[in-house]
Amino acid sequence: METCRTIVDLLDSDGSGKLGLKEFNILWSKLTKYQKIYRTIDVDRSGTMNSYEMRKALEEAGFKLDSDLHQLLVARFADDNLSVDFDNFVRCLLRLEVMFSK
Ligand SMILES: [Ca+2]
Ligand SMILES: [Ca+2]
Repeated sequence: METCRTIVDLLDSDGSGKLGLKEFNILWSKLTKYQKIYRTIDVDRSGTMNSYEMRKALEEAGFKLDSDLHQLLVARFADDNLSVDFDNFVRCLLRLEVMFSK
């Protein structure tokens, strides 16, 4: 539920509070891309990203982050075991997309 709200907030480019078809298409192509990255990078097949995998995944997605920002993101989006599930992975990437596109 929370992920849905975040997604709408982030991708609602015309500010209508809902996702239109065009916005939805953008979301869809992003999710497909993220899912591909997630599958490729999760080499130990744990179903989650550890800090190391997370760094590779973000690079794969085109974000070159310094160590400080990377640590910050992992701290923000990982659970107590420092692993990031797909839900949080998507939120993290969407945040970055918005941060870097502005
Ligand atoms: Ca909209
Ligand atoms: Ca993993």
